[in-house]
Amino acid sequence: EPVYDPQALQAKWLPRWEELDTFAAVEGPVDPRPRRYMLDMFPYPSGDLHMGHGEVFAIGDVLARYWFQKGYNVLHPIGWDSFGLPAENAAIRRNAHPAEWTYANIDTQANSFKRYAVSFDWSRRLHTSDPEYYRWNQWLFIRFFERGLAYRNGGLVNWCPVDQTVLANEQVVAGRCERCDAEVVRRELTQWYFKITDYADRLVDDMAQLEGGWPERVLTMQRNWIGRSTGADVQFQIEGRDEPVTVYTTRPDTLYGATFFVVAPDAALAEEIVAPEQREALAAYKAQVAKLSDIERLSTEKEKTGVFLGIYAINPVNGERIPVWAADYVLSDYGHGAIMAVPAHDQRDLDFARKFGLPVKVVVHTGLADPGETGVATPGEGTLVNSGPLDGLSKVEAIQKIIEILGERGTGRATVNFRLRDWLLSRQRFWGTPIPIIHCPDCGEVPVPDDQLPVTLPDMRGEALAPKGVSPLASAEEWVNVACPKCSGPARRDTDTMDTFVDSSWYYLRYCAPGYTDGPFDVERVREWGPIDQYVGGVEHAVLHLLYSRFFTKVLYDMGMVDFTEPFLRLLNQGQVINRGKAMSKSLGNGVDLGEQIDAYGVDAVRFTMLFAGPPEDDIDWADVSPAASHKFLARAYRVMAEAGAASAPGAGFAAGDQELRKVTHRTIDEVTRLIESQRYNVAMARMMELTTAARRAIDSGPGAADPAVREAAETLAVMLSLVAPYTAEEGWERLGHAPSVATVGWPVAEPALLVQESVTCVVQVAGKVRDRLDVAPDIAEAELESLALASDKVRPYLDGAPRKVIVRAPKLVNIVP
Ligand code: ANZ
Ligand code: ZN
Repeated sequence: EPVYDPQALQAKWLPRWEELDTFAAVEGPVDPRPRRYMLDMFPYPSGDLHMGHGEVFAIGDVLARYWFQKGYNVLHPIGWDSFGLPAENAAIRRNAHPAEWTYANIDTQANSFKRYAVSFDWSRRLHTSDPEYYRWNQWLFIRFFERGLAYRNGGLVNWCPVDQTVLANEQVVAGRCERCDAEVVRRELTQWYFKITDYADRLVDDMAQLEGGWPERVLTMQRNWIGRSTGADVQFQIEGRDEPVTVYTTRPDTLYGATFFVVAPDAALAEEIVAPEQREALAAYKAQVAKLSDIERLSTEKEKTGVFLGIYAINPVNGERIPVWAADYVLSDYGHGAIMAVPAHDQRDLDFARKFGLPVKVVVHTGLADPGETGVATPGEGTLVNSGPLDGLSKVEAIQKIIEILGERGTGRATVNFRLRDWLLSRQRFWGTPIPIIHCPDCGEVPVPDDQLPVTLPDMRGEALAPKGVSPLASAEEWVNVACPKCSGPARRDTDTMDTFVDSSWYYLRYCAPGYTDGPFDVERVREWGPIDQYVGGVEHAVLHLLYSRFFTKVLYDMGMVDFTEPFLRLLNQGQVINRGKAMSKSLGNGVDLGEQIDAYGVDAVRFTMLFAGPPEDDIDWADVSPAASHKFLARAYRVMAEAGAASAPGAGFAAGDQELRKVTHRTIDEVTRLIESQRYNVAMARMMELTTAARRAIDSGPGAADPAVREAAETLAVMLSLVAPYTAEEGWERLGHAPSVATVGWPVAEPALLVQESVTCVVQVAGKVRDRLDVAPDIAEAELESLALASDKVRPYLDGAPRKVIVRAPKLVNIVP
């Protein structure tokens, strides 16, 4: 009996595959095959590959290998996102250079990827920390700068006290640093920004292209993050002040119900308008609010706080005097940092009004109880009341009408607002792309000329990299002091580095020609490959990386460098690999090591287990799956292929083979094809297991191993298994008498004649009881099935005239309600 030894298969095939170079994508018009660009989110080299990598790359590989088998010219590249903090922290600890740790880990991961048999085109490998890569970050930065899309500005920014660097809004999660979980504080600093807000509308509108291709929840997260809302700007006069103050509201229809006015305590406006006797109270309140994050401030749970500013605003439509307060639930950097408060129809305003005894005035009649009494605001639809010219109108009509009225008087207009803020991209750390700007006392911000790129990092290591609040680059005096490119006078380099999300915003374009030296990417080749047909990666990037990449693509489109506006047509978010119901962590001691699993069960069994555990979007609890059972199945499949190979030679016609087994094989082909294309790999694999069982039975108690149908089943199995268990499939293919590689022999096609199922049984129920069973064609029409059922001799006695209702689920069920 042939022995199945996965480690021996790995040792045998790995070097032979390297020679074959099966997965090289082909450039240029010589290759007539249709193209597919399949991409997995590139890894950060934090150590060896872990279980999460094992899952995502197994999923990406099935997808890529399927299109190879279908005869496509597939681009499936790999590289490393190799700038970033962990390398720097390791270098400080070890008194080394971050590159040492980084490139050692990259080598480890590359070897692990090869062993894991992922179908990469290795010739396209790139590392974002190579000067030949980050040179183009700098080039792109300068193009953005020239277009006014990169600018430096002062203001309150998020500061991580542990990592000692600023963070983008996207990197602050519930008030904490996305990376180290430290509580983020606000600091006043001058920093570089990308003007992503210029693209806010397009980032929302272009999502129409992604409907159906991206998970709905990711689209929702992006939409919420961008936070486009339509409403109106309304101007209020403040007593004792000439200039009016503008508020943003999504409900201008409720203007007659505004009973007070609120400004953000930390907005400059609060200081400007506060009455002298309330100045001290405001200062005390500001100090209290400074400790809170935006999330806490906006929480509806939190007890409302605030101070009266001792002044009044005038409602522009009815001249009413309303008190002005400062309260933390109004943010200084959204809208205009001030609101009109309508407690009857806004819950936070209502909570505040009830706490401080302010009036509640209903202006939209919704049919619900009075908010002033219940404490529950009524934000919904209704009819306008107590609102002068708006009375009797619906909400939508009233919004339109009030905008007209305000427009005529010059005190308001319709506007759109966004939650999205510009992307803060400078970082005060070493291991990143230096910002290619020179600060000259006379000329200001001067870009480094293109022919002087890249601005490479100075050689620094160990303690010199320790975080100190300013970039470590600032202490590299020789590097910092340069001549101004414009006036040749003494000037200084910018000492910050770029957010590493800049690196990952365009790497997928460079894969099309990684050695390219005339620009960040080869425009012609990107035209041929782009956009990406399928992207696979974690949902943790739902906002950050995916939003930034979409922004970059749109800018590059405007620059005429790409001919598409969305980079990733389809997106798959894999689930997490957890253990015993929890995320793996050192403190819980529930970590599982990918390398150890592979040593114990072999690559194929581990890949098989990852894919068989459930739909790819679901989490995998490693405690609930069995790589040992996967191993057992693969051994069975291997023996079927080996025995069929020993009993017959390739090339004989399958037509003479056993009809029953042939039908199973072709039904499997038909179903597995559809299941793979709809990304239901686990079900597809169950079908492969059934085919294995059918072939086994045919060998043992049917026509025997030499029957052509057994060979057909075994060859089909080898090709299908090549997607999930490449070593087993390759060895089986060789045993079947074929030359390698099974990876590109072509996906099998089902013969329609073998798919015909003669008949299926249809159950006919009357009032929930089974009264007859009919043999019908599997593709019978509903109407025909209904009349067959109603005509049945066994059914008619239970019907008294025409039935009240007939529910037909063709071809298997007819349910009659008499
Ligand atoms: C009056 C009103 C009445 C409001 C009503 C809502 C309901 P989105 O949809 O998120 O854009 N708002 C405006 N600026 C604010 C700020 N800086 N901080 C906190 N809240 C602010 O929300 C817009 C609504 O949030 C605006 O509409 C305003 O309250 C509030 F029945 O104005 B509304
Ligand atoms: Zn100068």
